[in-house]
Amino acid sequence: MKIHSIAMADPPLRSSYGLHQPYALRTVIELVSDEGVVGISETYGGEKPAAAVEALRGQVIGANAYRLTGSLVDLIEGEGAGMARSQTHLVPGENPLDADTRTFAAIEIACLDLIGKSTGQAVCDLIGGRVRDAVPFSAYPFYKHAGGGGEGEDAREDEYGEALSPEQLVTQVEQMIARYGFGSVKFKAGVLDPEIEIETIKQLRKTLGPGVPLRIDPNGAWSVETSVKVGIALAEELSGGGYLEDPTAGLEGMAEVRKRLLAEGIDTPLASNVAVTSFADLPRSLKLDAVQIVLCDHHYWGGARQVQHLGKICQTFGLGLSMHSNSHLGASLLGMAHVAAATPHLTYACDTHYPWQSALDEITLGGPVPISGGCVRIPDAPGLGVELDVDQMARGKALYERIPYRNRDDEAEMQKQVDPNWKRVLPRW
Ligand code: GKR
Ligand code: MG
Repeated sequence: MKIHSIAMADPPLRSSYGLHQPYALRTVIELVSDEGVVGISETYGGEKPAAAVEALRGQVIGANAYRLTGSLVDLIEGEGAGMARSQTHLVPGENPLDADTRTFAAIEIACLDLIGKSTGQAVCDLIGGRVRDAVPFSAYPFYKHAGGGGEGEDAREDEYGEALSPEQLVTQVEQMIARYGFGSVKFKAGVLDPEIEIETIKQLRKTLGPGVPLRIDPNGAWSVETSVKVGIALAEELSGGGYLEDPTAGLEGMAEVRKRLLAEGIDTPLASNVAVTSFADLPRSLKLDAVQIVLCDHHYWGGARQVQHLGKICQTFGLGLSMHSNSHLGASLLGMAHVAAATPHLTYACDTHYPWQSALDEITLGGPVPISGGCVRIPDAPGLGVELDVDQMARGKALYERIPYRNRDDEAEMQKQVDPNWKRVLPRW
């Protein structure tokens, strides 16, 4: 087992968490079989995720790749998997409550890639068989400052420019759609005054028309009052396949927003990757009708098969299912695509940050994974369908060693670059 901590440039994107640092961190795992076949996976980065995988070394070395996840099942079923979880404040990848499910997922995907490469089968076909060859993703616009990520001489080209107004945001989306063909848009809000964010969605709708579903996600930045106000103002714009994502923090608040919107005759579904982050959150969410669409992420829900279980639960209880994303490279994108391809009840296009990453940092051989017509196609090659580029891995590792960042801290970056007194406050509006 080889564990690599790598870094990649990340543009100054804003959210209610604060500001993205100039570099995002990832951990890449290689499992090498005794025949020399290599299985890979990519997960959250920095010191803690890498150390958590390292701690399993004794159980991994010499194990049978078909059985390894069975022997690690306590990570997703045991005490550490958490019985009463709910993440409301921490950025993804920094939540100690899902540390074990994250570690399990990273090992599971690497095993599946290893098994797939050994048997000549694609990962999606090993986990039940693909129900789709092409997985749809959404455009994921952010308000952002000027800059393309990286620092000093490593500062990257800013493909999209500053976007701190509705007009600039619309231009950013048009650029993304022209380049990748996305058929839906998930807009990261919780940054500017809600009135400006409402106006942004209205301009997006006007520009793109009702055929392009729109979603808005302020990561819990609004009070119940404000969430209801925004839900009413955007009732038309979020209809036709759109949703309101984590408008307010916590299941009780989400349930109250839902109740008040329904009382107004507005059936815009509420989606979540913040109020619901695990199976343990589902019973209460269902009881309260707090969340109608779960945004899963195989990286922290415990891997591919846990997402498939989740899909069946969502279908059974009448919930929708989509996928959450965080800054990532091509190996993660393919992991998401394989899981999504073999999850029948995937009812919305998945999120991805991928267009924000620079080709200079890509670690998969052959360069960035193509997104075309808004979709990632499952590659013809076995496993995840991709190998690591040795030189690019060396570059990513050297970058990691060179920079001071060892975890994601959007609040600290916001204080450094924008306002020394900035604090993450929920609700802000
Ligand atoms: O990258 O700033 C970001 C996002 O806010 C990300 O961390 C979120 O987890 O994309 C995510 C979301 O849908 O909440
Ligand atoms: Mg979200």
